[in-house]
Amino acid sequence: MKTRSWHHSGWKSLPVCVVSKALLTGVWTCLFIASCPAAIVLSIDYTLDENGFFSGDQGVSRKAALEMACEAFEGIFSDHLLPIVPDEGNTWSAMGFHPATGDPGVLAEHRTIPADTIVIFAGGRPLPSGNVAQGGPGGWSASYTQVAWIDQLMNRGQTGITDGLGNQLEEISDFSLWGGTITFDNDSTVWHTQPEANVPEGQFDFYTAALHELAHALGFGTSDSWLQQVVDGKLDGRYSSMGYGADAVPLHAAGEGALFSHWIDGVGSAGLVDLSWQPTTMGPYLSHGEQRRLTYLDALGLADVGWSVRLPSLPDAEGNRGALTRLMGEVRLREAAGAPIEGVRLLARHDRLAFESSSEVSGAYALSVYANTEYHLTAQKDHESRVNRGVDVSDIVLMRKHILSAERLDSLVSRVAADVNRDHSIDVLDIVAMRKMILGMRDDYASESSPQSAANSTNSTNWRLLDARIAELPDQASLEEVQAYEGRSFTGVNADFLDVDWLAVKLGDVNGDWQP
Ligand SMILES: [Ca+2]
Ligand SMILES: [Ca+2]
Ligand SMILES: [Ca+2]
Ligand SMILES: [Zn+2]
Repeated sequence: MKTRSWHHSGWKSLPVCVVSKALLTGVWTCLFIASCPAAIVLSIDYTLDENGFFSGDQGVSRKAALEMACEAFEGIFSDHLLPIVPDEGNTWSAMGFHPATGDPGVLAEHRTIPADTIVIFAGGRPLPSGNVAQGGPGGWSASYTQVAWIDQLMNRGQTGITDGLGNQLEEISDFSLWGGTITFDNDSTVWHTQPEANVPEGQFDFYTAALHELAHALGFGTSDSWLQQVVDGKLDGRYSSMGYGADAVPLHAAGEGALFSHWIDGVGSAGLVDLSWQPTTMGPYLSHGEQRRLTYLDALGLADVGWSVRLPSLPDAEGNRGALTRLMGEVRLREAAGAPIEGVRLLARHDRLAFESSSEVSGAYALSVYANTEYHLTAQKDHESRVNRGVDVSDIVLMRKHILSAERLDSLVSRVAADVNRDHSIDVLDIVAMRKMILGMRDDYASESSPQSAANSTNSTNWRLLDARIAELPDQASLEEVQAYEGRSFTGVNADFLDVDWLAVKLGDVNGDWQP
């Protein structure tokens, strides 16, 4: 048995301290939370809150504001983290600073951390004057018999962190963690815990502090991947540079030790919620009476740490420095002259960064992205109620005739609709899946898809969204050829692209009698 320890590695104690005003309306009501399953869950653990900061009446509103801050990250992160599962031969301890005492040490032993889950120990204690809160990722120590196990503890499936043998790489390009700690000042700070209301003079906004410290716990300014990109007091990160509109973003030099863990004071960006130009959450200071919300630049910094982030289409905010370009088009049912389809989400992805928009009632959409880079655009339509509408026995009859070669389906779109499990073949398996759907035994075709086609597909399982240029294919084209139309790539985008149109095919509706 080998034993390794990496005590509170990466744990930095960082203050939120002083700046201007940002107002706030609204919470994360955007398309993200409503329509996609959250990929990452921030699970707050209050068991070490020994000073009762989260107890009593005040504790209830503090917890609510903290959970809301968690949702701001859950709504934009799309990484997948493998679980941490100790067993007899492989055990570990979560290390870090105790939120109630500040002492470094073991926070939890032999804890199982579920997939996609990050555990944050939260508490309060008297912090030195000038500090209202602190946060950072935890470290760990472990005993193991299987090298693959320790490797997974270290990277949780993220690449660019370890060498597969449980050794950290010299150049680290991603970030992984079991979790971390956040602590709030519990003696001299008057906290304002109503995120939707203005902060009275003399009080500090708890939600802002929570966002800020959670970001540190998630590696902002604290991870090796971040620190390796700090050059001459700037973050030389490809994503934040895009948003800042320069080669690198200036950072705040924090006194002794000069930790470059914040954007330099005064840097602004468009807000992710209200889209107006505002100070970033990850600046060095927080003033009395001030509220801040996550901005594009904050999220791009997290992308530089290693998080895959999905952000709303960029606003043309005043002061925006990164050049923008737009992808625009329409989504129509089955053919260019088909009914407009609303609520289709368009996603333009550039490695870890994705921008999202959705089609309106007219079927039109517009998606603003940073210019001069490459994007892969895909479309997807979410689950709906009554998914079997438009899918009935008459569709199955057509498929039977096709399978028996009695009467072949003549149009490519009908054959796309008939291949409900997307294995490029129209056969009895598709009919079985449709029957279950018609009978209400299923509400999607997901379990009927081969794992490979499910993994490769970004579309939902009841719809297939295809680049409208597929209409140029002959009707006899093979179903294999269709796959190339599930996305569209753009290189060096620097002018607006119009007419980037999509066709929505409702799977199972072979005869196309469904109408929105
Ligand atoms: Ca990652
Ligand atoms: Ca099939
Ligand atoms: Ca039908
Ligand atoms: Zn900070």
